[in-house]
Amino acid sequence: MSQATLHVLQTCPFSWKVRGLIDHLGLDVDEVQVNAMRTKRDLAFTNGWNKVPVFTDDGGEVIVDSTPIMIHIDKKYNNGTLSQNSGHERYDSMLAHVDEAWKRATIPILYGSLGAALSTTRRVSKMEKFGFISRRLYAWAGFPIMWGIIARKRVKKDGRTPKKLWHDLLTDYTSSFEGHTFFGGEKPNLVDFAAFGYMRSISPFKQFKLLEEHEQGMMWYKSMEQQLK
Ligand SMILES: N[C@@H](CCC(=O)N[C@@H](CS)C(=O)NCC(=O)O)C(=O)O
Repeated sequence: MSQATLHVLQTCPFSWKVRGLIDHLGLDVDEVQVNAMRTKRDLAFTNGWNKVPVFTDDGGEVIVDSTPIMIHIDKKYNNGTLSQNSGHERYDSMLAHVDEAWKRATIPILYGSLGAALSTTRRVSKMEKFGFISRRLYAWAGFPIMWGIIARKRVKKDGRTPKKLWHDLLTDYTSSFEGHTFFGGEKPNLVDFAAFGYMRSISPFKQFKLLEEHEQGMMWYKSMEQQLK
């Protein structure tokens, strides 16, 4: 047995997905913060995957890709309880939807306007591990790339404001609960932890207040926070 580790970037939504699950299960996992400009070097042991999160379990097995990591953790340390509905249409289609639509919504809310992009880039440059020069470079050069090239295009293509996009996602999600507290019922399941991870990754940024205006969404979010140890 060796120490389990999770390689992360502080602001990466996929890392937050796995983090939430680890917190919920109270697992003893060391977090390793990767240098944002040196992912290839820091993740050389992943044989070319080179993305965070990467989970190395206490048997030394290396798992990549956030949803497969969550499934692995749930199976190995939790008897597969959170993914027991896998294979059912309602569960499978919502998990696929969350991993596609919620993932795509993170960049527009963080970088979708000039002001948002500026403040997000500054904050990211403070939160992530960078070298001395690259931290300053990122703070200034990161925002025109994220805002000017990626986010603006996405917001335009979607047609909704980033806030409306998130509110629609939260309305669709919470109205699928069939009267329960979570998508998983009276207890959250793996889909809830995936969705929670995407939303929680916005929480260090000031745009999170736009999401806080969604009442049902916040009720669910707060209930999820109570699931963490
Ligand atoms: N499908 C992957 C996506 C992971 C991903 O794109 N991670 C980003 C950070 S948020 C990354 O490591 N990018 C570094 C790179 O692509 O070089 C997952 O769910 O884990």
